Amino acid sequence: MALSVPEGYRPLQKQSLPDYLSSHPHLAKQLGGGATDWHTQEVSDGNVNQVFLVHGPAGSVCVKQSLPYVRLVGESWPLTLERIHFEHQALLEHGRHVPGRVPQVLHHDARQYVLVLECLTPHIILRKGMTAGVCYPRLAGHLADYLARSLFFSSDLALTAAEKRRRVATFSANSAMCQIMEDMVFTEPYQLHPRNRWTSPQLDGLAAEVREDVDLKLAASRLKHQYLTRAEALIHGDLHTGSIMVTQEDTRVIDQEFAFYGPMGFDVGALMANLLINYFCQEGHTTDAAPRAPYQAWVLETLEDMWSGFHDGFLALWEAHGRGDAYPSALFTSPADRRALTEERRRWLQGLLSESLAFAGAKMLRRIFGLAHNLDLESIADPDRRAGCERACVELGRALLLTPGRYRAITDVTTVARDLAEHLRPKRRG
Ligand code: SR1
Ligand code: MG
Repeated sequence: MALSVPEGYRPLQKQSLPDYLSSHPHLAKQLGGGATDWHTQEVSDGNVNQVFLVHGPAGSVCVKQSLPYVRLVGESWPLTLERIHFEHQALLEHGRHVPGRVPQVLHHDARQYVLVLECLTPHIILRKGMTAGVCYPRLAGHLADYLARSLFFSSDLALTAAEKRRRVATFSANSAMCQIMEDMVFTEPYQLHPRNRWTSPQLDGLAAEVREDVDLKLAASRLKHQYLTRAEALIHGDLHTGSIMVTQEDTRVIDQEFAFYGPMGFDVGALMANLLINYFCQEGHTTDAAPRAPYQAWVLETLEDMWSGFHDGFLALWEAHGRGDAYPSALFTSPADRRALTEERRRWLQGLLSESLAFAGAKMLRRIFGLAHNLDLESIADPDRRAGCERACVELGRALLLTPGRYRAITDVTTVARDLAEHLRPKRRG
């Protein structure tokens, strides 16, 4: 596919940004002073778009623009510009459902494919903080609340069928972004693909085993089918720890360009996977002088608290606001009906735990064998040590993907994670 851009589209550059912002008086006012007083930094950190921070005497803004290709790879991988519009729509919708957990939108320029957002400061990317071993005491509660509210209020449990279908239709056009996930999460890690990479030669054998494991390929394909067909709720679509910015007090979810109506477990599982990857990566960062064991305990506690907070929060929302077209309240009027409905809701959440764990497994494997890896593991300089951590991720990821129903509670998962990490330790010291 050749690069094609609409007439008038101009990729922004550090030098052209002040002019662009000056031409939008409400943005210029936010910065204060004049264009010569503004300081611009390019901070593109994700894989897909370009991002700048602009600081003025009165304030700062974050400017994000779609490029006609995948930034990480370059022009050889063309990509539609429209992703910024879906990010905008998702920010507005999730912003309504979970006020304060996403950045505020200051400006959307449909012709230049630009979003100007509140500059989050002094926030940092959660993955960077967690790779350095920093605890965020409010993280689990904030993520639980974000997941519960964003997923519940965009689902058929809260919306009428007509309204839900209207929204599904809007986001179903985000097809180019969905295809990236379809390929990179569910397909490429299970085949020989030129985009794949892994710690070699240490994991060559494991990569081959994954490609030859038909049960694993079936499980990944089953999940891909869910991703393709289950328009359950407006999901973020790429909810890893690089899509979250934090301080000790605050948590914000960013980078909604992969948003669409998809399976809830894809978002819940993405967070679970990224916490588990971070847990295992600590085995590669720990030193005698700065042991990471206490940090690992915090990571698993965060995973447990996030799931239980999400579970309880989602149930409470369903009980209080379950006025959508699914499970019509007119059918459940007697006390016995209502008890049965309460039981049904608990069973439903048990099913969601299994689905989320399966997606978590797929997400763990893709970060080891696919194109896009995680800083958590990539920053372990010694390849043998890194490969040891990655093997543990693969072992748990594979088990979650193949037999998610065996984990009846999130603590079943954290127990297995602890055992696997324990087995890594003597090897590392020896
Ligand atoms: C082209 S790289 C795309 C990957 O990076 C994003 O963060 C998503 O995870 C996506 O799969
Ligand atoms: Mg991103």
